[in-house]
Amino acid sequence: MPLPGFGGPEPVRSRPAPGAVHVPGWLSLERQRKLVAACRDWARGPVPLRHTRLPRGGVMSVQTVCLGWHWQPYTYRRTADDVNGARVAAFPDWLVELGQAALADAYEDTAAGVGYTPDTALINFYDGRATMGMHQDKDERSGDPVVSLSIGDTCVFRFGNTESRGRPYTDVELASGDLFVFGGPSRFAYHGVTKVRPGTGDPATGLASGRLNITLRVTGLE
Ligand SMILES: O=C(O)CCC(=O)C(=O)O
Repeated sequence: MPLPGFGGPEPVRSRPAPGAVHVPGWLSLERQRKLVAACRDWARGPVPLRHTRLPRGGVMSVQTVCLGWHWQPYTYRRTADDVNGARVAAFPDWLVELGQAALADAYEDTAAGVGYTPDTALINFYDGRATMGMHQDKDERSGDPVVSLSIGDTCVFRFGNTESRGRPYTDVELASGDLFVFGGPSRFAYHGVTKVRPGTGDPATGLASGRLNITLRVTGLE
């Protein structure tokens, strides 16, 4: 059964790897609208949405803002020392609850969300040209699952293996409202976004163009 308020008919899950679950259409349009409005606020500050600078001089094509803890390559801090030195916005309780509901629903087990307390979110905005290279989310000191929510344009999300950036991998189309969870044996799998499909989102979400992705994570930091 879908959880109340979290989507329409029973979604068709797919499991590209053990511990990785794709739940299409998990977020209702109303929830997507609320998330878009919240992301607009967070994008304004205290730390603004911006392109992350990489240590070797590159700049990421996505624009990012964080909650709870600020991620900068390749660590988490309370303050955005690579941006404006400000403390990032707090991680709200309602987003913890959304993460718990996401795990329970993705793993079809109410116990799966119990005790899940994400304390950071990376909010990425992709314009039509932005991509993200294959990488592991490994700056967290916790093996708890990553919860990923997508809004706006559809993208091609490449979900691979824990050994290398190469094959085997599965290309999954993540559309607006989709949930993707990776935990257990897939928690440290390489993944990336190879393509965004401009014009595929529904402006009724409040996002006229582009793609938002919100990942909830447990840092394991004090
Ligand atoms: O945009 C996505 O779906 C993936 C984002 C991601 O891989 C990350 O934030 O580490």
